[in-house]
Amino acid sequence: MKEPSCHNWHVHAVSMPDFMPLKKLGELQGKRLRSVVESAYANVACFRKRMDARKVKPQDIKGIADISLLPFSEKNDLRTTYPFGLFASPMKDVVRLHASSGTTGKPIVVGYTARDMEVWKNVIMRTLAAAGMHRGDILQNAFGYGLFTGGLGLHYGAEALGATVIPISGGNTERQIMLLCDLKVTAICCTPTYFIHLMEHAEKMGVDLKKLPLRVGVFGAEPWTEGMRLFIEKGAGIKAFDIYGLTEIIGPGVAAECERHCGLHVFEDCFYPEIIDPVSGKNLPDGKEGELVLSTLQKEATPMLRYRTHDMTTILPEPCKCGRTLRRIMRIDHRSDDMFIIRGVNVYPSQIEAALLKVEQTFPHYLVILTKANGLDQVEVQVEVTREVFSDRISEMENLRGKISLSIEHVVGLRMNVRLVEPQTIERSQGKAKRVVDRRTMNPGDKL
Ligand code: DLL
Repeated sequence: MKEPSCHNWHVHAVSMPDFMPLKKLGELQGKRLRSVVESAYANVACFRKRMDARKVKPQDIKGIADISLLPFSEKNDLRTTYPFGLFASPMKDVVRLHASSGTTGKPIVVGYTARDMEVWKNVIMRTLAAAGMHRGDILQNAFGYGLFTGGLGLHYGAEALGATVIPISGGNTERQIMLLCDLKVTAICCTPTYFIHLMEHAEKMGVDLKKLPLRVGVFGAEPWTEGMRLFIEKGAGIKAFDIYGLTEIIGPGVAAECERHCGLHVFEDCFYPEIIDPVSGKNLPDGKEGELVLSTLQKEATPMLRYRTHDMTTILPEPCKCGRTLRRIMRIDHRSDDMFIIRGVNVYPSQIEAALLKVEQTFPHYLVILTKANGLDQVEVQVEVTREVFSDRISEMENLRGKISLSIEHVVGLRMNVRLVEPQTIERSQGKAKRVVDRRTMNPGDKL
């Protein structure tokens, strides 16, 4: 395995908050929580109403332990107050907006003040420093640039660390490989499945990634496994790190692995993690698996209090051998709701339903089948059509297929293969309809 060429003082300075004594960290969390609750209560009607309903006032929050007095928030709050209802800062102070898919056609929108951008930059610097990156690294940023938080989120933090950023964004695999070789890239970030696709493509092009200066891979935005890490590390001769985050909280930069690779340190001075039972909503102790709930301790524009992520994990209470005092969460491998992630894009079955409703001659009976080919996620949407359509001419079927595909692309932002099936062919369920069949194998040894 290739080792980092050098460490420098800048990296140590950047990572200092990761090693804060626990007492100091607790005090800081308490102070920051008080201030974020005051702002949310004063400026966001939704938070104020919900706190009032619980008879909780900002003054009741004296320290971080009082966090469980606060009500939860969830994705639906962002949807029902779309687009700016949860903003706590006036628009003149908001310097950036990002968005991610909601449960139906409309996205959810979050904002950042100039100070939020500084916090984001800071947690990304710490994320990359934990992965062994430093000034002088050349980072190929293959996360998507745009409304998605991956590209621009990583971009500014990497520059602030002193790395040289190549803002290539996602896609165009051949060009990615050409630049990896020509620009002497030492680090790359993208979704893990995209990197595996890149590895396969490199092999086809006769490029041996192991022979390149590429040393570090920073991967996230979707679930992946230890098996995939081994496959990547062995196949590309790099060290692979898991990073976690979500748009509602900040984007990437919520939690990241260190060189020990045993869970992801949560940047707890900025985002406070809790684990709850997803059914009862009761807090669970460290060490027990449940739904991750996050509160932003510093976010000005869109603060989030006790946001239910639906990501299932466990907080690991034992100190990490790296010396960081930040608690770790275990890698996230499933969710408590029906959202699925395709090539890093979040998709809800309800979005597909909304897209189908816009097209006549279809039934709202559909099935999404997820598979993998050449390392990339493939999606087929099977849609039941009326009997008349099914007996119509092929060209008309094709026409309808095109319309559905376009409608889905419009709502979800992703092109999916559509297959029209006869009425009554999709199995009806007794209880909750099964809309998604996930046949993507998570084990790269099996079949990619
Ligand atoms: O995926 C932010 C991000 C960008 C994270 C780049 C890491 C790297 P969203 O599009 O809002 O934001 O999706 C958030 O993706 O709730 C998880 O379900 C999933 N997710 C993100 N990172 C991981 C990970 C970005 N490392 C949703 N492992 C989250 C498993 C992840 N799931």
